[in-house]
Order: sequence, then C-alpha cells, then structure tokens
Amino acid sequence: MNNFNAVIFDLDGVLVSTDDYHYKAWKQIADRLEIPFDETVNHQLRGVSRMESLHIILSHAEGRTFSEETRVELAEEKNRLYRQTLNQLSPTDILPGVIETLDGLEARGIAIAVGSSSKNAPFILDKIGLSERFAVIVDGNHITKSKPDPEVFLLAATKLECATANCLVVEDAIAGVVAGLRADMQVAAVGDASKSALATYRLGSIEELLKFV
Ligand code: B16
Ligand code: MG
Repeated sequence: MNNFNAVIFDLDGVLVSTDDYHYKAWKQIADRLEIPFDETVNHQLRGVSRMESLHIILSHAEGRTFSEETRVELAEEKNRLYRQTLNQLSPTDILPGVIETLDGLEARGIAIAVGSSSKNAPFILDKIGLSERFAVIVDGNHITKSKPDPEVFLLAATKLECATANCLVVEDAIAGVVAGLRADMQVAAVGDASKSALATYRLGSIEELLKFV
C-alpha cells in the first residue's frame, strides 16, 4: 500500500475517448494537403499539444515548408473540426470504470485532479458532466510546455498542495508517462501506455488503480 494523497488523471484516453475525434480532424487536413497520415503517425500525437501534433504531421510532407501563419491557420482549422465532433459528447462517453474509480478514491479520502494537454479540457469535462468532481484541473490553457515536459503535473501538485512523491498520475500515452516520471511521481498506465515497461504500474482496467492506493 502506498501513501498517495492525490491521483492526477490524464483526460483524453483515460476519462473519455476523444482520441478518434482528434484523428478524424487531423486526417481531413492531412488528406487535403496530401500528406501521408496513418495510425502510426497518429500514435505519436497522443498527449502532445495541438501545435506539436501539427509539427509531427507536417514533418511527413517531404520537401515542403509551411509558414508560421499557415501553421496557425491549420491548427485553428483542426480545432474547429474537432470542436464540432465534441458537441456530441455526453456523460455516456465517460470510459468504463471511471466513475467507480473516482468514487473509490474519494471514499479513501484521496484528492482527485485532471492534468491534460488539451485546451478543450474544460469544454469536454463540462459535456461529460465531470467538471465539478475534481479538486484541481490543469489543462493546455495553463501550461507553456506540453507533455513529455512535467509542467502540467507539477502545476497540479502545487495547486493540490501535495508533495510530488505522494501524487499518482494515470496516463494512456507514453509522452504522459514520461511527464509523470519526470515530475518525480509514480505513474499508472492504462490502454496503449500499459504495454510499455516505463510505467510504475500497468493496469488492465482503470479500477485496478484502487489496489495501489
Ligand atoms: P487540444 P490529454 C491531449 O489530451 C491529446 O491526447 C492530444 O492528442 C492533443 O493533441 C492534446 O490533448 C491537445 O488537445 O487541441 O484540444 O488542445 O491526453 O493530455 O488529455
Ligand atoms: Mg491521454
């Protein structure tokens, strides 16, 4: 049993599955620009910021350059497409086991927080009805460096007034696992990231978290 006072949840891929919406929006843009974009490239976008995601996609446009102005326009266009699909989100999109896990943590007196790279996190949390559940929400609007930089988790720990050693991060992306470890926190990996040996705990389902707190 560990001494965790707080659990910091990633959003996309942990609490709700918005990854496919990101993929479809980027895919429309990549196809229009005739840039190769598939699941392998998409995988590298998990947990990283919108502009960094665009940078990764454009790096596959061999020999072509894009001005800063064009990059900003493309990122805005992607966000418009993405936001249209977010409109359909509702509490039924909360991933299986999430509510039971949040309830279990609260019953144990453990604070719960969100640490997401997404600037759309407040909108998404609102749509799925979870805005009021977390003691602290740190998202892409509050940070200057995206995961794998630890900034998002360090800021969450500061706001929680919790020592990093007593915070547990839950992540689905390798960039997020690395960010949590760099913040000197233990990391529980779900989904994709649970295949990596990097994480402190590798979970088959999110409820397994309750075994470690
Ligand atoms: P936005 P997370 C991340 O969310 C996504 O995994 C990543 O694919 C996306 O590029 C990033 O948010 C920025 O999202 O364009 O909405 O600001 O996993 O950190 O919750
Ligand atoms: Mg994620």
